[in-house]
Amino acid sequence: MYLVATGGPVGMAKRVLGYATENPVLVTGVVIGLLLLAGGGVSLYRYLTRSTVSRLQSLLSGYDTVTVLMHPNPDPDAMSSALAVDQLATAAGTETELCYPGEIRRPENRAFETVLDLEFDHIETVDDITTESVVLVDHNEPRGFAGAEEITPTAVIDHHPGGGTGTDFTDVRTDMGACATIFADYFQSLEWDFFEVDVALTDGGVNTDDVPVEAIPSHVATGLIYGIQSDTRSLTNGCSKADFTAAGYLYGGIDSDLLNRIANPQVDAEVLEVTARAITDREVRAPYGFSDVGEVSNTDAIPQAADELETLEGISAVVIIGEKEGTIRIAGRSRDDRVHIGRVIEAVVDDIPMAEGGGHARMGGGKISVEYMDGIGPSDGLSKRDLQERVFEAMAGER
Ligand SMILES: [Mn+2]
Repeated sequence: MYLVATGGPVGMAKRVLGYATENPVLVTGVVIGLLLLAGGGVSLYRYLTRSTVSRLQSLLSGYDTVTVLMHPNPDPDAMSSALAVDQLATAAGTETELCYPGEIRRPENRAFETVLDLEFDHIETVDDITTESVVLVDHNEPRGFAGAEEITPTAVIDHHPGGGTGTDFTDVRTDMGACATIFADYFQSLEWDFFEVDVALTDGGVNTDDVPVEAIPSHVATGLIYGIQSDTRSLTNGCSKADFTAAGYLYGGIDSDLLNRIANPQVDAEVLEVTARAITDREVRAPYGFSDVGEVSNTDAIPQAADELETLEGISAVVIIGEKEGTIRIAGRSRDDRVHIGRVIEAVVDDIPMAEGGGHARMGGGKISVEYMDGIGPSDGLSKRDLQERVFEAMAGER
Protein backbone atom coordinates (compact mmCIF):
# COMPACT_ATOMS: atom_id res chain seq x y z
CA MET A 1 0.00 0.00 0.00
CA TYR A 2 1.04 3.56 -0.62
CA LEU A 3 1.83 5.29 2.61
CA VAL A 4 1.10 8.74 1.29
CA ALA A 5 -2.63 9.04 0.85
CA THR A 6 -3.59 11.87 -1.48
CA GLY A 7 -7.10 13.20 -1.54
CA GLY A 8 -9.58 13.51 -4.39
CA PRO A 9 -10.47 11.09 -7.19
CA VAL A 10 -6.90 10.93 -8.52
CA GLY A 11 -5.67 9.91 -5.11
CA MET A 12 -8.45 7.39 -4.85
CA ALA A 13 -7.62 5.93 -8.26
CA LYS A 14 -3.95 5.68 -7.30
CA ARG A 15 -4.84 3.87 -4.10
CA VAL A 16 -7.12 1.43 -5.92
CA LEU A 17 -4.44 0.79 -8.56
CA GLY A 18 -1.86 0.30 -5.89
CA TYR A 19 -4.08 -2.12 -4.06
CA ALA A 20 -4.83 -3.98 -7.28
CA THR A 21 -1.13 -4.33 -8.07
CA GLU A 22 -0.47 -5.80 -4.66
CA ASN A 23 -3.50 -8.13 -4.58
CA PRO A 24 -4.13 -9.16 -8.22
CA VAL A 25 -5.97 -12.39 -7.47
CA LEU A 26 -8.40 -10.88 -5.03
CA VAL A 27 -9.20 -7.90 -7.27
CA THR A 28 -9.69 -10.09 -10.37
CA GLY A 29 -12.06 -12.22 -8.34
CA VAL A 30 -14.08 -9.19 -7.29
CA VAL A 31 -14.27 -7.90 -10.90
CA ILE A 32 -15.39 -11.27 -12.24
CA GLY A 33 -17.95 -11.49 -9.45
CA LEU A 34 -19.37 -8.08 -10.35
CA LEU A 35 -19.55 -9.00 -14.05
CA LEU A 36 -21.34 -12.26 -13.25
CA LEU A 37 -23.80 -10.38 -11.09
CA ALA A 38 -24.60 -7.89 -13.87
CA GLY A 39 -24.93 -10.67 -16.48
CA GLY A 40 -26.99 -12.65 -14.02
CA GLY A 41 -29.29 -9.68 -13.56
CA VAL A 42 -29.94 -9.48 -17.29
CA SER A 43 -30.53 -13.20 -17.67
CA LEU A 44 -32.66 -13.26 -14.53
CA TYR A 45 -34.80 -10.50 -16.08
CA ARG A 46 -35.07 -12.45 -19.35
CA TYR A 47 -35.94 -15.58 -17.40
CA LEU A 48 -38.69 -13.79 -15.49
CA THR A 49 -40.14 -12.19 -18.65
CA ARG A 50 -40.03 -15.51 -20.43
CA SER A 51 -41.83 -17.15 -17.57
CA THR A 52 -44.42 -14.34 -17.70
CA VAL A 53 -45.12 -14.85 -21.40
CA SER A 54 -45.05 -18.63 -20.99
CA ARG A 55 -47.70 -18.30 -18.31
CA LEU A 56 -49.79 -16.25 -20.74
CA GLN A 57 -49.27 -18.81 -23.48
CA SER A 58 -50.16 -21.74 -21.31
CA LEU A 59 -53.26 -19.87 -20.19
CA LEU A 60 -54.23 -19.22 -23.83
CA SER A 61 -53.61 -22.86 -24.76
CA GLY A 62 -56.32 -23.89 -22.30
CA TYR A 63 -59.05 -22.46 -24.56
CA ASP A 64 -60.18 -23.23 -28.10
CA THR A 65 -60.97 -19.58 -28.73
CA VAL A 66 -60.34 -16.41 -26.75
CA THR A 67 -61.73 -12.94 -27.26
CA VAL A 68 -59.10 -10.23 -27.33
CA LEU A 69 -60.83 -7.03 -26.32
CA MET A 70 -59.51 -3.60 -27.28
CA HIS A 71 -60.72 -0.38 -25.65
CA PRO A 72 -63.42 1.76 -27.32
CA ASN A 73 -62.24 3.56 -30.49
CA PRO A 74 -59.04 1.52 -30.56
CA ASP A 75 -55.77 3.20 -31.46
CA PRO A 76 -52.69 1.60 -33.05
CA ASP A 77 -51.32 0.60 -29.65
CA ALA A 78 -54.49 -1.35 -28.83
CA MET A 79 -54.76 -2.82 -32.34
CA SER A 80 -51.13 -3.94 -32.52
CA SER A 81 -51.36 -5.40 -29.02
CA ALA A 82 -54.38 -7.42 -30.16
CA LEU A 83 -52.33 -8.66 -33.14
CA ALA A 84 -49.56 -9.68 -30.76
CA VAL A 85 -51.95 -11.70 -28.60
CA ASP A 86 -53.23 -13.32 -31.78
CA GLN A 87 -49.67 -14.34 -32.68
CA LEU A 88 -49.03 -15.77 -29.20
CA ALA A 89 -52.38 -17.56 -29.25
CA THR A 90 -51.77 -19.07 -32.68
CA ALA A 91 -48.50 -20.51 -31.43
CA ALA A 92 -50.41 -21.92 -28.45
CA GLY A 93 -52.94 -23.56 -30.80
CA THR A 94 -55.76 -21.17 -29.87
CA GLU A 95 -58.09 -19.21 -32.12
CA THR A 96 -58.84 -15.56 -31.41
CA GLU A 97 -61.61 -13.08 -31.96
CA LEU A 98 -60.24 -9.56 -31.97
CA CYS A 99 -63.02 -7.22 -30.82
CA TYR A 100 -63.60 -3.55 -30.11
CA PRO A 101 -66.47 -1.32 -29.05
CA GLY A 102 -66.93 2.17 -30.47
CA GLU A 103 -65.48 3.11 -33.82
CA ILE A 104 -62.20 3.24 -35.69
CA ARG A 105 -62.39 6.77 -37.02
CA ARG A 106 -59.21 8.81 -36.94
CA PRO A 107 -57.28 8.64 -40.25
CA GLU A 108 -54.18 7.14 -38.61
CA ASN A 109 -56.29 4.46 -36.96
CA ARG A 110 -58.23 3.75 -40.13
CA ALA A 111 -55.02 3.65 -42.16
CA PHE A 112 -53.62 1.16 -39.66
CA GLU A 113 -56.65 -1.06 -40.10
CA THR A 114 -56.80 -0.71 -43.88
CA VAL A 115 -53.11 -0.98 -44.70
CA LEU A 116 -52.72 -4.04 -42.50
CA ASP A 117 -55.97 -5.47 -43.88
CA LEU A 118 -57.20 -6.30 -40.41
CA GLU A 119 -60.53 -7.85 -39.62
CA PHE A 120 -61.57 -6.73 -36.20
CA ASP A 121 -65.05 -7.50 -34.93
CA HIS A 122 -67.19 -4.62 -33.78
CA ILE A 123 -69.18 -5.31 -30.61
CA GLU A 124 -72.16 -3.41 -29.27
CA THR A 125 -73.23 -5.37 -26.23
CA VAL A 126 -71.81 -8.03 -23.96
CA ASP A 127 -73.86 -10.60 -25.92
CA ASP A 128 -71.54 -10.12 -28.88
CA ILE A 129 -68.77 -11.74 -26.84
CA THR A 130 -69.28 -15.46 -27.11
CA THR A 131 -66.09 -16.96 -25.68
CA GLU A 132 -65.50 -18.07 -22.13
CA SER A 133 -62.16 -16.27 -21.92
CA VAL A 134 -61.56 -12.57 -22.52
CA VAL A 135 -58.11 -10.99 -22.75
CA LEU A 136 -57.94 -7.21 -22.31
CA VAL A 137 -55.22 -5.23 -24.02
CA ASP A 138 -54.31 -1.55 -23.55
CA HIS A 139 -56.98 -1.04 -20.85
CA ASN A 140 -57.68 -2.88 -17.64
CA GLU A 141 -61.43 -2.62 -17.13
CA PRO A 142 -63.94 -3.41 -19.90
CA ARG A 143 -65.91 -0.31 -20.94
CA GLY A 144 -67.77 1.37 -23.74
CA PHE A 145 -70.49 -1.20 -24.48
CA ALA A 146 -73.71 -2.36 -22.82
CA GLY A 147 -72.99 -4.96 -20.15
CA ALA A 148 -69.24 -4.26 -20.04
CA GLU A 149 -69.32 -4.61 -16.26
CA GLU A 150 -70.45 -8.24 -16.60
CA ILE A 151 -67.12 -9.21 -18.19
CA THR A 152 -64.52 -10.77 -15.93
CA PRO A 153 -61.29 -10.81 -17.94
CA THR A 154 -59.08 -13.88 -17.76
CA ALA A 155 -55.98 -11.86 -18.60
CA VAL A 156 -55.08 -8.17 -18.62
CA ILE A 157 -52.03 -6.71 -20.37
CA ASP A 158 -51.89 -2.94 -20.07
CA HIS A 159 -49.85 0.18 -19.32
CA HIS A 160 -52.57 2.39 -17.83
CA PRO A 161 -53.17 3.02 -14.15
CA GLY A 162 -56.36 1.59 -12.66
CA GLY A 163 -57.23 -1.41 -10.59
CA GLY A 164 -58.42 -3.83 -13.28
CA THR A 165 -56.95 -7.34 -13.13
CA GLY A 166 -57.39 -10.66 -14.89
CA THR A 167 -58.54 -13.72 -12.95
CA ASP A 168 -55.51 -15.73 -14.10
CA PHE A 169 -53.00 -13.28 -15.53
CA THR A 170 -52.25 -9.60 -15.00
CA ASP A 171 -49.30 -7.70 -16.45
CA VAL A 172 -49.88 -3.98 -16.00
CA ARG A 173 -46.73 -1.86 -16.37
CA THR A 174 -47.67 1.77 -15.87
CA ASP A 175 -44.13 3.02 -16.48
CA MET A 176 -44.28 1.89 -20.12
CA GLY A 177 -45.28 4.39 -22.80
CA ALA A 178 -47.19 1.77 -24.77
CA CYS A 179 -48.79 -1.60 -24.33
CA ALA A 180 -46.92 -2.64 -27.49
CA THR A 181 -43.68 -2.32 -25.50
CA ILE A 182 -44.82 -5.11 -23.18
CA PHE A 183 -45.53 -7.38 -26.16
CA ALA A 184 -42.19 -6.51 -27.75
CA ASP A 185 -40.61 -7.54 -24.46
CA TYR A 186 -42.50 -10.86 -24.59
CA PHE A 187 -41.37 -11.56 -28.14
CA GLN A 188 -37.79 -10.62 -27.34
CA SER A 189 -37.73 -13.06 -24.43
CA LEU A 190 -39.23 -15.81 -26.60
CA GLU A 191 -36.40 -15.27 -29.10
CA TRP A 192 -38.68 -15.90 -32.07
CA ASP A 193 -37.34 -14.92 -35.48
CA PHE A 194 -38.74 -12.06 -37.49
CA PHE A 195 -40.51 -13.14 -40.66
CA GLU A 196 -41.04 -10.96 -43.69
CA VAL A 197 -44.59 -11.28 -44.96
CA ASP A 198 -45.60 -10.54 -48.48
CA VAL A 199 -47.50 -7.27 -48.55
CA ALA A 200 -49.60 -6.79 -51.65
CA LEU A 201 -49.12 -3.10 -52.32
CA THR A 202 -51.99 -2.96 -54.77
CA ASP A 203 -54.83 -3.92 -52.45
CA GLY A 204 -53.19 -3.28 -49.10
CA GLY A 205 -53.63 -6.89 -48.06
CA VAL A 206 -51.27 -8.86 -45.87
CA ASN A 207 -50.79 -12.50 -46.72
CA THR A 208 -50.16 -14.37 -43.48
CA ASP A 209 -50.55 -17.91 -44.83
CA ASP A 210 -46.84 -18.74 -44.88
CA VAL A 211 -45.92 -17.23 -41.53
CA PRO A 212 -44.30 -19.82 -39.27
CA VAL A 213 -46.18 -20.32 -36.03
CA GLU A 214 -43.38 -19.17 -33.75
CA ALA A 215 -42.31 -16.03 -35.57
CA ILE A 216 -42.98 -12.32 -35.57
CA PRO A 217 -44.36 -11.37 -38.96
CA SER A 218 -43.20 -8.02 -40.32
CA HIS A 219 -46.68 -6.50 -40.24
CA VAL A 220 -46.95 -7.29 -36.52
CA ALA A 221 -43.51 -5.83 -35.79
CA THR A 222 -44.47 -2.78 -37.87
CA GLY A 223 -47.78 -2.46 -36.04
CA LEU A 224 -46.09 -2.69 -32.64
CA ILE A 225 -43.47 -0.08 -33.46
CA TYR A 226 -46.18 2.26 -34.71
CA GLY A 227 -48.19 1.52 -31.56
CA ILE A 228 -45.20 2.71 -29.53
CA GLN A 229 -44.63 5.74 -31.76
CA SER A 230 -48.24 6.89 -31.68
CA ASP A 231 -48.68 6.41 -27.93
CA THR A 232 -45.48 8.33 -27.12
CA ARG A 233 -45.61 11.03 -29.80
CA SER A 234 -42.73 9.33 -31.58
CA LEU A 235 -40.84 8.55 -28.39
CA THR A 236 -40.90 12.12 -27.11
CA ASN A 237 -43.62 11.98 -24.49
CA GLY A 238 -44.34 9.74 -21.51
CA CYS A 239 -41.89 7.05 -22.49
CA SER A 240 -39.34 4.99 -20.66
CA LYS A 241 -36.07 3.36 -21.61
CA ALA A 242 -38.03 0.16 -22.21
CA ASP A 243 -39.93 1.84 -25.06
CA PHE A 244 -36.66 2.73 -26.78
CA THR A 245 -35.37 -0.79 -26.19
CA ALA A 246 -38.55 -2.24 -27.67
CA ALA A 247 -38.38 0.08 -30.68
CA GLY A 248 -34.74 -0.86 -31.23
CA TYR A 249 -35.59 -4.53 -31.05
CA LEU A 250 -38.63 -4.29 -33.35
CA TYR A 251 -36.65 -2.30 -35.90
CA GLY A 252 -35.03 -5.58 -36.94
CA GLY A 253 -38.36 -6.88 -38.21
CA ILE A 254 -40.32 -3.97 -39.60
CA ASP A 255 -41.46 -3.25 -43.14
CA SER A 256 -40.49 0.40 -43.56
CA ASP A 257 -42.75 0.95 -46.55
CA LEU A 258 -45.70 -0.35 -44.57
CA LEU A 259 -44.74 1.85 -41.62
CA ASN A 260 -44.64 4.89 -43.87
CA ARG A 261 -48.10 4.15 -45.24
CA ILE A 262 -49.57 3.70 -41.77
CA ALA A 263 -47.86 6.71 -40.24
CA ASN A 264 -48.47 9.16 -43.07
CA PRO A 265 -51.95 8.50 -44.41
CA GLN A 266 -53.61 10.81 -46.89
CA VAL A 267 -55.64 13.44 -45.09
CA ASP A 268 -59.21 14.18 -46.05
CA ALA A 269 -59.36 17.67 -47.60
CA GLU A 270 -62.26 18.67 -45.37
CA VAL A 271 -60.22 17.92 -42.26
CA LEU A 272 -57.62 20.44 -43.40
CA GLU A 273 -60.30 22.98 -44.38
CA VAL A 274 -62.07 22.67 -41.04
CA THR A 275 -58.73 22.93 -39.22
CA ALA A 276 -57.97 26.07 -41.24
CA ARG A 277 -61.36 27.56 -40.25
CA ALA A 278 -60.78 26.62 -36.61
CA ILE A 279 -57.47 28.47 -36.63
CA THR A 280 -58.65 31.50 -38.64
CA ASP A 281 -61.84 32.06 -36.62
CA ARG A 282 -60.39 31.22 -33.23
CA GLU A 283 -61.28 33.26 -30.18
CA VAL A 284 -58.39 33.23 -27.73
CA ARG A 285 -58.55 34.33 -24.13
CA ALA A 286 -55.14 33.13 -23.12
CA PRO A 287 -54.43 30.41 -22.36
CA TYR A 288 -57.81 29.13 -23.58
CA GLY A 289 -59.17 28.90 -27.09
CA PHE A 290 -62.55 28.44 -28.72
CA SER A 291 -63.61 28.10 -32.34
CA ASP A 292 -66.85 27.55 -34.20
CA VAL A 293 -66.13 25.84 -37.52
CA GLY A 294 -69.74 26.00 -38.73
CA GLU A 295 -71.30 23.32 -40.95
CA VAL A 296 -69.25 20.18 -41.58
CA SER A 297 -70.05 17.03 -43.50
CA ASN A 298 -67.38 14.92 -41.78
CA THR A 299 -67.74 15.29 -38.00
CA ASP A 300 -64.36 13.60 -37.45
CA ALA A 301 -62.84 16.86 -38.64
CA ILE A 302 -63.95 18.60 -35.40
CA PRO A 303 -61.83 16.62 -32.91
CA GLN A 304 -58.92 16.69 -35.35
CA ALA A 305 -59.18 20.46 -35.56
CA ALA A 306 -59.17 20.51 -31.74
CA ASP A 307 -55.96 18.44 -31.75
CA GLU A 308 -54.33 20.98 -34.04
CA LEU A 309 -55.54 24.10 -32.25
CA GLU A 310 -54.31 22.70 -28.92
CA THR A 311 -50.76 22.66 -30.27
CA LEU A 312 -50.87 26.40 -31.02
CA GLU A 313 -48.43 28.42 -28.95
CA GLY A 314 -50.14 30.15 -26.03
CA ILE A 315 -53.13 27.79 -25.93
CA SER A 316 -53.37 25.11 -23.27
CA ALA A 317 -57.04 24.14 -23.54
CA VAL A 318 -59.43 24.39 -26.44
CA VAL A 319 -63.04 23.71 -27.40
CA ILE A 320 -64.24 23.45 -31.00
CA ILE A 321 -67.85 23.33 -32.08
CA GLY A 322 -69.25 22.45 -35.48
CA GLU A 323 -72.65 21.53 -36.82
CA LYS A 324 -74.06 18.71 -38.86
CA GLU A 325 -77.73 18.03 -39.59
CA GLY A 326 -79.10 20.09 -36.73
CA THR A 327 -76.65 18.75 -34.15
CA ILE A 328 -73.80 20.72 -32.67
CA ARG A 329 -70.74 18.58 -32.03
CA ILE A 330 -68.28 19.62 -29.38
CA ALA A 331 -64.66 18.53 -29.07
CA GLY A 332 -62.34 19.66 -26.30
CA ARG A 333 -58.65 19.18 -25.54
CA SER A 334 -56.59 20.26 -22.59
CA ARG A 335 -52.99 19.94 -21.54
CA ASP A 336 -53.65 22.32 -18.68
CA ASP A 337 -53.86 20.59 -15.31
CA ARG A 338 -56.33 23.22 -14.11
CA VAL A 339 -58.80 22.36 -16.86
CA HIS A 340 -60.54 18.97 -16.80
CA ILE A 341 -61.97 19.32 -20.28
CA GLY A 342 -64.52 16.50 -19.88
CA ARG A 343 -66.03 18.28 -16.88
CA VAL A 344 -65.90 21.61 -18.70
CA ILE A 345 -68.03 20.25 -21.54
CA GLU A 346 -70.32 18.52 -19.07
CA ALA A 347 -70.87 21.85 -17.27
CA VAL A 348 -71.48 23.68 -20.54
CA VAL A 349 -74.30 21.38 -21.68
CA ASP A 350 -75.62 20.68 -18.19
CA ASP A 351 -79.03 22.40 -18.46
CA ILE A 352 -79.66 21.70 -22.15
CA PRO A 353 -82.25 18.94 -22.66
CA MET A 354 -81.07 15.81 -24.45
CA ALA A 355 -77.53 17.19 -24.69
CA GLU A 356 -74.51 15.00 -23.94
CA GLY A 357 -71.11 16.08 -22.72
CA GLY A 358 -68.18 14.63 -20.83
CA GLY A 359 -64.87 12.89 -21.13
CA HIS A 360 -61.46 12.73 -19.57
CA ALA A 361 -59.15 15.40 -18.18
CA ARG A 362 -57.35 15.87 -21.49
CA MET A 363 -59.98 14.91 -24.03
CA GLY A 364 -63.71 15.41 -24.08
CA GLY A 365 -66.69 15.77 -26.35
CA GLY A 366 -70.39 16.30 -26.56
CA LYS A 367 -73.41 17.02 -28.70
CA ILE A 368 -76.37 19.34 -28.52
CA SER A 369 -79.45 19.42 -30.68
CA VAL A 370 -79.85 22.94 -32.11
CA GLU A 371 -83.61 22.60 -31.59
CA TYR A 372 -83.14 22.28 -27.84
CA MET A 373 -80.73 25.21 -27.67
CA ASP A 374 -83.50 27.40 -29.02
CA GLY A 375 -85.65 26.54 -26.02
CA ILE A 376 -83.10 27.73 -23.44
CA GLY A 377 -82.99 31.12 -21.76
CA PRO A 378 -85.30 34.07 -21.44
CA SER A 379 -85.76 35.24 -25.04
CA ASP A 380 -84.21 33.77 -28.17
CA GLY A 381 -82.70 30.72 -26.57
CA LEU A 382 -79.03 29.89 -26.38
CA SER A 383 -76.94 31.17 -29.27
CA LYS A 384 -73.58 29.82 -30.35
CA ARG A 385 -72.11 33.05 -29.00
CA ASP A 386 -73.66 32.25 -25.58
CA LEU A 387 -72.19 28.79 -25.87
CA GLN A 388 -68.76 30.33 -26.40
CA GLU A 389 -69.18 32.42 -23.23
CA ARG A 390 -70.22 29.33 -21.30
CA VAL A 391 -67.11 27.50 -22.53
CA PHE A 392 -64.77 30.29 -21.38
CA GLU A 393 -66.54 30.51 -18.01
CA ALA A 394 -66.29 26.76 -17.51
CA MET A 395 -62.60 26.71 -18.49
CA ALA A 396 -61.96 29.48 -15.97
CA GLY A 397 -63.74 27.35 -13.35
CA GLU A 398 -66.74 29.67 -13.11
CA ARG A 399 -69.51 27.24 -13.96
MN1 LIG B 1 -51.72 2.50 -25.13
